[in-house]
Amino acid sequence: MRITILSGGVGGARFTLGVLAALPDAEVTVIANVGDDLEHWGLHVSPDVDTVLYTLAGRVGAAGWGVRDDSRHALATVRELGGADWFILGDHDLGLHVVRTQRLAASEPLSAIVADVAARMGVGARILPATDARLRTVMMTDEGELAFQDWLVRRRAEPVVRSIRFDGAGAPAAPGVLEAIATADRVLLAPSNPFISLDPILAVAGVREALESRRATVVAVSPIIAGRAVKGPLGELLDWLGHERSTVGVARYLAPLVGTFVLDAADRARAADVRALGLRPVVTDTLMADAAARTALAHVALTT
Ligand code: FO1
Repeated sequence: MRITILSGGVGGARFTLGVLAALPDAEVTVIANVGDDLEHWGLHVSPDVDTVLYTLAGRVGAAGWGVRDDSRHALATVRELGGADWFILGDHDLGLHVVRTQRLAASEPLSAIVADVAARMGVGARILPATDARLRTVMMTDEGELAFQDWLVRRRAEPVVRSIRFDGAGAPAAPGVLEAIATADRVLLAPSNPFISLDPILAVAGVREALESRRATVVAVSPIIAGRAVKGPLGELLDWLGHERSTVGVARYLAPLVGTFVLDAADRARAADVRALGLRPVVTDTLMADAAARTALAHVALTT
């Protein structure tokens, strides 16, 4: 069985763990967002790719990103010397950014570097950055344009967002991305933020069309429960961008790409509204509180 998952960071990574537990023999490909990437301390950082990598390698930090129990000696020195200390890079994490930056400078594609790092970390699933080209999420706010991590981390997602654009939209898909969507038995959209995690993947050339052409077999899992985002600024973004702040708002947004929409039991009363959008609603518990919960959720998304 071949499963392809489109994923942002924490939610997508945890959902992928559930898929791997629910279907241990499946060939799983994760297509990861690179719109969050940034150059920091002169290094190329790929937060969502790394979150998937560390999570599947069993090394992820308690916050859901970074490396578990990482030290912050480099950060302390940067701070002491008056450098930029708003984005936390732990010492072990830093090692990955050093290797990636050096290999990118030697013209190796990001996808090849990620494949090698994943193999060295013992990750069985295939992790594909959506593109090897530069693609960056830019938030158009009341205070002007902000690079994604500037908005999310440095400004704590406070500036009101009026629109979002993707610098480098139309970039070619990384090798294997379009094939992974076309040939999977099932394509899953992880419970990731549609505007800042899934849209940058959809901005890659051919991805949206590849999903549309197999819409009936694409399953999305709601990232919002009873109007509250499980993680991150999804509720605010739905409001600011003029969408209903609910699972139905997300379902309506994803409807052109998705045949089945998995929503939380707390939103059971909205299943009819999801069906009215032309989607098949499936109601289950979507909160991935522990390993059992994420495996059960993945099982539903895989078998529904
Ligand atoms: N999130 C934060 O809220 N603060 C940070 O300082 C921070 C650093 C960081 C470093 C490496 C990494 O892979 C992720 C990091 N994140 C941090 C998470 C990241 O900003 C976002 O959660 C994702 O980009 C959204 O999926």
